[in-house]
Amino acid sequence: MLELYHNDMSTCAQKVRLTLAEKGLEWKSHHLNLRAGETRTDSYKKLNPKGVVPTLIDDGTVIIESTVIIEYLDDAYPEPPVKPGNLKSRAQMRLWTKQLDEGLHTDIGTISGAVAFRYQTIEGRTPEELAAHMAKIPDPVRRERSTDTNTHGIESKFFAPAIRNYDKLLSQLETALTEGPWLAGDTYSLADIAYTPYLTRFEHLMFMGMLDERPRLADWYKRIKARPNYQIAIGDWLNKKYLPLMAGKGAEAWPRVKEILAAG
Ligand SMILES: N[C@@H](CCC(=O)N[C@@H](CS)C(=O)NCC(=O)O)C(=O)O
Repeated sequence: MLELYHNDMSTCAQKVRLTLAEKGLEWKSHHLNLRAGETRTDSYKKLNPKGVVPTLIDDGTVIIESTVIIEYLDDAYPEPPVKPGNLKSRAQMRLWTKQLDEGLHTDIGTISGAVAFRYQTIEGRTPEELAAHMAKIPDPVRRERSTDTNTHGIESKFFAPAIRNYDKLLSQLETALTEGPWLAGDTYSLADIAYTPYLTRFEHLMFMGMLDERPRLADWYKRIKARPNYQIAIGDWLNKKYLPLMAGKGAEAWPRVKEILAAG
C-alpha cells in the first residue's frame, strides 16, 4: 500500500499526485496543514528530516524528495512509463528536474510566501509565536529566507531575484517547446509533470501575463490542463480558502512584478 504525506496546494506534492494519477495508482492520504506547522513536529521530522512534504511510504519504506519520489514511482510501477525511452531525452528530463531542485523550487516558495502565504502564516500568531514557528524550520538558509519574506513581503530582498529567475526559466521553457510538444522528447514525461505545478501557482497568483509573449508555453499549459491526471491530482485538491487570497494579493503584486521585469 502506498501512503503519501502531502498538502493540497504544495507544488512538490502536486508533482507526486500527478505521477500517481498518471499511473492510476491507489494511495492513502495523510494531509498536513503547512500553515499550522504540521510538517515541523518532531514526529514528522523522523520521517522527513527537513520537515517538508511530500513523503511517500511504499510498503513500509520511507522515500523523501519529490524528484526522487516520482522517479521511484516510475521505476517501481513502470506502466505507463513517464520517463522517455530515448536516453538523450531522459538526460534532458533530468536536467529540467535538477533545475527545479537547485533553486527554482525555492524561488516559487519565496514568490508565493512574499505575495500571499505570509498573510496566513502571520495571522493569529503573536510575534513570539511567529518566531517559534520559524525556529522550527531545520535548514537555516530556508529559515532566513522565509523569515525575510514573511516580514517584508514583495519588498523582501529575495523577491525580485526570484521573479527574474522565473522569467528566465519561462523563456527556456518557451525555447524548448520549439523542438517538440513536450519538454523532453516526443512524449509526456516527468519533466512536464515537474513543471506543471509551477505554472499552476502562477495562474493562482494571477501572474499569467508572464506568458503573453510565450505562446508555445501557453499552449503546453492548456494541453497539460486537459489531461485527466491534472484534474485528479490538482483540480480535485484545490483549497478554496487559498484561491481568493492568492488571486487578490497576486493582483496587488502584479504591478511590482512588471516593474521588476521591465528593469531587467
Ligand atoms: N526538495 C523538497 C522540497 C519540499 C518542500 O519545499 N515542501 C514544502 C511545500 S512545497 C513544505 O513542505 N513546506 C513546509 C514548511 O516549510 O513548513 C522536495 O522536492 O520534496
